Amino acid sequence: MEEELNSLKENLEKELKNCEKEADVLNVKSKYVGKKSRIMEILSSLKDMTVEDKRKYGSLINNTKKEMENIVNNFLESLNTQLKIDFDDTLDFDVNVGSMHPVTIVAKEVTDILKKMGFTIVSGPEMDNEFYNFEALNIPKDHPARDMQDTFYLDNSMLLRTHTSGVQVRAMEKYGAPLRICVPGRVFRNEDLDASHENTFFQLEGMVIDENISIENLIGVMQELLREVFHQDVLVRLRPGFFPFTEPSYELDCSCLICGGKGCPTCKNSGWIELIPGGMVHPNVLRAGGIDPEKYNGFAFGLGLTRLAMMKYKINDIRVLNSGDIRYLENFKIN
Ligand code: FA5
Repeated sequence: MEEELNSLKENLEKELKNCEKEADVLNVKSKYVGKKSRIMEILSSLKDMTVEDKRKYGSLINNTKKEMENIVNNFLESLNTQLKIDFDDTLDFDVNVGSMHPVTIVAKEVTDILKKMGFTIVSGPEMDNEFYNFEALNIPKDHPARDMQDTFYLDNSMLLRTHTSGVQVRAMEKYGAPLRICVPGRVFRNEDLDASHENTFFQLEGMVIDENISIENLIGVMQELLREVFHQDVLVRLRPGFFPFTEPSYELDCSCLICGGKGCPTCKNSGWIELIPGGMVHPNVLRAGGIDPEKYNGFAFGLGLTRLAMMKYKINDIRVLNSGDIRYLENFKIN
């Protein structure tokens, strides 16, 4: 037993040394201390041991599990610090010769804010299947909600993801509960283009699963996020919304910062921009991710990152962001 526990620890340390990104560490974490890991198997075998063995091995097994968790968490922390230093160094060096795309700047800002709140950044595939993009999200075939997002279907029976929500069930399957993730990423829709609609744009999914989560937690996260991004109070409104994967659902709109809410082509003269829909995760979605809805609940939101960049930098037409016009993009510097 001691030998096996020691070798589990050693192997964990060895595999961590090869991790360069947070996502790699999370994979190793799930392999070594996740629900289906060997240490959890050993831990659950304790109950079938004789009293004598329980006494002999109980604390050893528990301590090893804690040590392994600490090893992973410490590694994750040092990796994040390291990444931050690298990023800052690059900035110092590059700041006069180049600039970042406004969506990249805003994505970094939002993920930094969410990281401070304990969210982990994860990613998912841009080419996905119908199961994760629709069915696992409580949108069966022929459900009218499929028409809400015009989908690019591919020849290989896959599709280009229409939203980052496809990562919800993937993450639940992989990491289980509790869970606190955010997923910035590119999404695709067969849309008619106008000042606020692109066919290729960025969203950021957020999801928290735990015991006793309420809509107030979601609103708290939204308030904090918007305050930090805009460095000022921005007028927002909440409306009831509909998404098959959340119940209840809402839409959060932001007063159009291009026209100050008076009405302009960007907001289609409404004075408002749809920015962050969300709601409480539907029990069917938790079940699809292997999570017991009797024990856990949670919230999810789908922030329109490209639209957030437009509001923050007062960009009145979304199409310039994919234009690749460096003369325009050079105007954006990190502050
Ligand atoms: C969704 O995509 C849901 N997956 C969001 C969600 C996640 C709801 C989790 C509940 C829980 P929607 O289609 O409204 O919802 O898109 C979300 C945001 O993406 C919009 O509010 C908007 O800010 C942005 N968006 C949508 N379509 C476009 C487009 N064509 N161009 C630019 N931004 C867009």
